[in-house]
Amino acid sequence: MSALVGVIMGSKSDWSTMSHTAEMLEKLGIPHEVTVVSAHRTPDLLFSYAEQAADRGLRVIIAGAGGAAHLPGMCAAKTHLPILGVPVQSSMLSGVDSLLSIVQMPAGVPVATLAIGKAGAVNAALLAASIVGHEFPEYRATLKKFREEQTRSVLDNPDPRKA
Ligand code: RP5
Repeated sequence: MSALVGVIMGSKSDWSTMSHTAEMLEKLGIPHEVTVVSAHRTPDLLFSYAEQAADRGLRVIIAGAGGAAHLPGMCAAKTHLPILGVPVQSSMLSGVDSLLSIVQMPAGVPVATLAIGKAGAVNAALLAASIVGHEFPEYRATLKKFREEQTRSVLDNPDPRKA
């Protein structure tokens, strides 16, 4: 099956964060693609990627970026697909800059903004699973199973002194 989820990021340096998104999508078996698309360094590519995404069959785009993180917002400006924004932890301002750049969208052009760093990257994949799960029951079932196993692993090992 062709990709349902597009995972884009502003730089290869974002991969250490965004690899957690890809890993979770992989774990859930959701077809996805991964590519670097920079709002500032490759703006024309960003426009064509966002404009063509729906016609290529993508259902949701996860965009990770750090610093002046314009990628998710500009992507949202060029497509009606849901955009999940992941603020990458920047070295100078610990990702607060990324978070604020992504979260403060003007009314009318939404970006669903996740937490800074790994938690946001993982949760973006889970949210994407939730979105595609409406259309594809098999991914809904996989997501449900993941959540049940997660709950079970906490309940089965409640002693904080044990690994
Ligand atoms: C952003 O600038 C990227 O998303 C990245 O987080 C940040 C730094 O990019 P590099 O200079 O490491 O390529 O556009």
